[in-house]
Amino acid sequence: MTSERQSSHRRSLALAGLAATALVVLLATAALADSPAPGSPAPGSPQAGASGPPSGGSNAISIVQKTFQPSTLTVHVGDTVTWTVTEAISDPHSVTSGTYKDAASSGKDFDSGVKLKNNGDSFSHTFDAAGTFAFFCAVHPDTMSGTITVVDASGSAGGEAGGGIPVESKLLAAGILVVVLVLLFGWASVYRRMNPGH
Ligand SMILES: [Cu+2]
Repeated sequence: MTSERQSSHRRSLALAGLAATALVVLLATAALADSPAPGSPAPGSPQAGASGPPSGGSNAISIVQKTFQPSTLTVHVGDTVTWTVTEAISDPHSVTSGTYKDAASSGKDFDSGVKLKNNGDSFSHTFDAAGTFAFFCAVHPDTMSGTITVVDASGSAGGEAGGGIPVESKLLAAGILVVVLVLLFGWASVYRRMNPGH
């Protein structure tokens, strides 16, 4: 009986130690999440303006007669895409998000309206979230449709849940989970000690 009680006591001490360790890890994780990573580049780092056009410059789609060129484009979260008429025809065009005749998606994210007619007429949309965004021309949906793929900094298009959650938040969540589990096991141990029959 005595050795059993001592062993139980030792186990409780071990659990308390585990809980304390987990708490320290949690606090360290929280501190890490609050402070910016020392290695992260400062905004406006030299290479941004050193060579080539700004990153937004390539996010252009031309409306050439009854086509979008290119019809597919991959950009980053926060980028602006500009559609511009470069070879006008007698019909006007639109840049409308979603799928033609699909009321649930059509024009939900963006819609220029049917007013892109003359060379130089343009429409811009800034993509604030990762994902895949279809678009079409409401006047010529048969030949004019396309897709913008918007990726976050890690290159993910956010297809699966949690794709946009920063690593720090994931670490914090893991830390909280560890503490909760350790506390649960600790309480289970205490309960067993108070109810030796079970
Ligand atoms: Cu069109």
